[in-house]
Amino acid sequence: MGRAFVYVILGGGVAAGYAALEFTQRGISHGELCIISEEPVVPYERPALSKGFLLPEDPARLPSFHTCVGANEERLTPKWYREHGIELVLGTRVKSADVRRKTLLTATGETISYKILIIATGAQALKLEEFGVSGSDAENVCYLRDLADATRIVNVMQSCAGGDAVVIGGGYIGMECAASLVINKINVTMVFPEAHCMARLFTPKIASYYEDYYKSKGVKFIKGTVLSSFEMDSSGKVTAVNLRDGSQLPADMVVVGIGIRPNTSLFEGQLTLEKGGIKVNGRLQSSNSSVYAVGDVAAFPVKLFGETRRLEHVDSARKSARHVVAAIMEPDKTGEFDYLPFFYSRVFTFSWQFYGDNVGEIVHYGDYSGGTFGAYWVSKGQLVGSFLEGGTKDEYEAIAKATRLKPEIEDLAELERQGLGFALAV
Ligand code: FAD
Ligand code: NAD
Ligand code: ISD
Repeated sequence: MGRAFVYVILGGGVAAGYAALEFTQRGISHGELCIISEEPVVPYERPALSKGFLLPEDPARLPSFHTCVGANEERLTPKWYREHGIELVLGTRVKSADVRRKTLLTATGETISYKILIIATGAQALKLEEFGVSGSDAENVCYLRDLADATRIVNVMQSCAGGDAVVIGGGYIGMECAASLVINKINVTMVFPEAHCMARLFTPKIASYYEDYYKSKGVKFIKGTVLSSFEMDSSGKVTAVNLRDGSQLPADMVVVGIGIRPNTSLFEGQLTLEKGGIKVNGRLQSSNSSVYAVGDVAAFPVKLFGETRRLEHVDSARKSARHVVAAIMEPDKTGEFDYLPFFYSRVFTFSWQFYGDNVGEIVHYGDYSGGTFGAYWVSKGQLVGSFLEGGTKDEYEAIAKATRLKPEIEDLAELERQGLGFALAV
């Protein structure tokens, strides 16, 4: 026995929250929509966990950052879901799915059936064990994916004030957590295998600007190596990190951010997968016509690039969620998802935005000595990507618009000379 719904959203993260808002704005009846989430709280803005949540003064706490405040939309509290007749099955993991029978089986033994399923299971942090290092369970080794992880980081930070942290990984989690640790007066050493931070996106010149600032705040960078093992005390706490280059770093705490794996396992062998995610079409519909996928777990066609991508960013989760609801509820009026990739970060007093694709030739512009600066990427004679640090709202809108239009670029030197002015004039 179990319950049956017209729509079920599997996963209660960012995408689920934005989809719920869109469902109510387009008009659903009470009892039609159910959200099942392993997390015990209603959807919230995950980006806050590595930023406002980790601040020592006046930190962000729920309910202040429930979705959809990140897009300046209504804030969806538990009361909001009750008032809209949305069934919440929280703190409950779905342990198997049968897309032929249209059923989900929860870890509590309930079978929940659907007419239409939206998969919004996001991703999980990769563990050190997957790279042959054990010790992830130590009480002072931290990952960061959900509220429980963030709460744990806050507690561990408080227990080692003035101490040493080793941050493993030079990506988004590494950079944002390192900044937060510094703000919490903890000494930080970052360790990562690449030649510079944010290697998936930044150019060496952009990376060097931020690294110099981090260094001025006391952060040490150890590049081109990875950790090989932990030293533990008798209580199982990490006391030092051993690196593959033979060196050892003392550690009161460790933060690990070495990438993610999309949560697809329930659907392997049932749905077509691509790029590590669930392959969907421009309507965000999977290889089974009753099943859709959005957010980090979805590999969807990015029309602008003419290829399928899986993006791991909040804007994509928000917009794919809204689009899927439109595609489900008003199929005749809804075109294909036409998304311009958008990534951003905020650390210390910095704030950058990136739009498009970081392929092709790179043109840096602006003031890299402390002012507004950025870069363009030009591929096959067209502008395909734009980065800007320290822009105004209008300037960010200008680089987004210019990137979407993919203007032809004949002269890279002229583009460099015009800098931000080029985007503002498009
Ligand atoms: P998620 O938000 O991860 O939600 C997935 C949900 O599914 C979770 O609630 C999970 O518990 C649930 N779930 C999974 N499997 C099951 C199951 N079997 N049964 C039940 N429930 C399940 N992006 C940016 O663009 N800018 C940022 O500044 C930024 N900051 C970030 C900071 C942090 C700390 C993290 C972790 C990510 C950040 N991101 C940022 C990325 C962004 O948060 C994600 O792209 C976004 O959350 C993806 O939304 P989603 O709904 O697809 O997945
Ligand atoms: P990431 O992909 O941004 O970075 C992973 C990093 O791991 C790489 O840069 C590399 O330095 C490092 N690495 C890989 N293998 C390693 C190894 N064996 N040892 C040491 N380092 C190794 O992933 P992340 O930083 O873990 O972030 C997790 C997810 O959260 C991503 O999806 C990211 O998009 C998202 N996130 C986004 C933001 C944002 O958009 N502002 C902020 C936080 C988190
Ligand atoms: O996009 C975001 C982001 O970076 C956050 O910190 O959403 C959250 C909210 O703005 C938190 O209030």
